[in-house]
Amino acid sequence: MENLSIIHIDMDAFYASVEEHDNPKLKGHPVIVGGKSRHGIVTTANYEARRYGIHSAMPIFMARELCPSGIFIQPRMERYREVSNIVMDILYDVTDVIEQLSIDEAYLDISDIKQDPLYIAKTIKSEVFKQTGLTLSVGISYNKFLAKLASDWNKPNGIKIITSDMVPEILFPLPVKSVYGIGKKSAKKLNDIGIFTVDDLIRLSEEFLIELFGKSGGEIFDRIRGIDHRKVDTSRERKSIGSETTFNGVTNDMEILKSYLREFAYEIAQAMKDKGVQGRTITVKIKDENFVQHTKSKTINSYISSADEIYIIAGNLLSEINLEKNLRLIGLTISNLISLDLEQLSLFD
Ligand code: TTP
Ligand code: MG
Repeated sequence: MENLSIIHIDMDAFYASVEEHDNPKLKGHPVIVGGKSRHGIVTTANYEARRYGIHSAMPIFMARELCPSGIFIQPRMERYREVSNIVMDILYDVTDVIEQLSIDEAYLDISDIKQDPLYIAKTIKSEVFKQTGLTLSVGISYNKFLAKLASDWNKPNGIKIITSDMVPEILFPLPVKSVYGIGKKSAKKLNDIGIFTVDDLIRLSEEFLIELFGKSGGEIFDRIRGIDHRKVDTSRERKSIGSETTFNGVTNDMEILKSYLREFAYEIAQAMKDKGVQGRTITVKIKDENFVQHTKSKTINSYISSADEIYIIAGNLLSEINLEKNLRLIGLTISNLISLDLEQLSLFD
C-alpha cells in the first residue's frame, strides 16, 4: 500500500467554536462571528447557523435576515491566535515538518514517524481537545491534495483516510471547483464547455488542459488522477521565537520561574537581534504537574526587542497564572514579528 505520509488538519468552525468554548451559554444556538456594522461580513458561523444557509463572506445583514434569532459576535483575533498557537504547538510536538496554511489549518509530513497515521491523528485530536476544548477534522493520505480533501470529508470532528484505490470513487463525482488549482474563473471556463464534474474532466487530454489553463493544466491533469508532488513546505518559518525548559522535578517557586523567564528573555532578544526582527505578542506557556498546558498571551501596540521589555511583560503574564499546582515546564515566546529591514524598505515604497 502507498505511504500515508501526509496529514491535513482543520479546526471546526474555528472562531465560532472558540466563542462557544469561552461562553458555554452559546452552545446549541446559531452563532455568527463577523463585523457588526451593516456593511460587515460573516467571518464564520457555527454548524447550527450554517443550517440557515449562513456561510463565510456573506453580508451580515443577509445573515440576520436568514436567522434573526442568531447570536452575532465580533471577532476577537487575539484570542483566536492564542488558541491557534496552542494547536500548532501540539502539532510541533508530533513533527517539525509542518506547513501552516492559515490560522486553523496545517499540513504535517509524518514520513519519518514510525507510528500508525490513524493513531497519530487520534492523538492530535485528543490532545487538542484536552488543551483547548475544541474539535478539528483530520485527513490522511499520500499527498497534500488528497489529505486536504480528506479532512473536509467528515467535518466536523472527522477523521478520513484516502488510499489510492479510493481515488476514482471519491474524486470522480466531485464538482470541478473542488480540485485544488481550479478557482471560480477556471470552473466557469470548464462549465461553459459542458465540463461539470471530475468525471467529465478526466476525459480531457493533458494537451487540451494545458491549452486551456497553461502550465497549471498539467498539474490539474495529474491531480484528478490522485497525483500531487507538492512537498510540505516548512520554509514558511513559524513566525515566533521562543525558549522553554522542562524541569528535572516540579516547582511553583515564583523566584525560580521568574529567573527562567529572565534567561529566556535574554536568549530571545539576542535571537531577534540576529534575525533583525521585532515582535509585539508575548506568550508564557506552562505545563502543570498533571501535564495540562496553559498559555497566557499579551499583544501590545508597539514592537519591542529588548530583553527587559520582554521580561516585564512575561513576568506580568506569569503572575496571572494559577500556581496552586506545581509546574513541569515553563516557556516564553514572542510572535507577531516584523522584519526591520522590510519596514525600512517600506518607508521608500
Ligand atoms: P475555515 O477553516 O475555512 O472555516 P471554519 O474553521 O470556520 O469552519 P470549518 O473548517 O469547520 O468549515 O476558516 C478558519 C477561520 O478563518 C474561520 O473560523 C474564520 C476565518 N475566516 C475568515 O475570516 N474569512 C473567511 O472567508 C473564511 C472562509 C474564514
Ligand atoms: Mg476550519
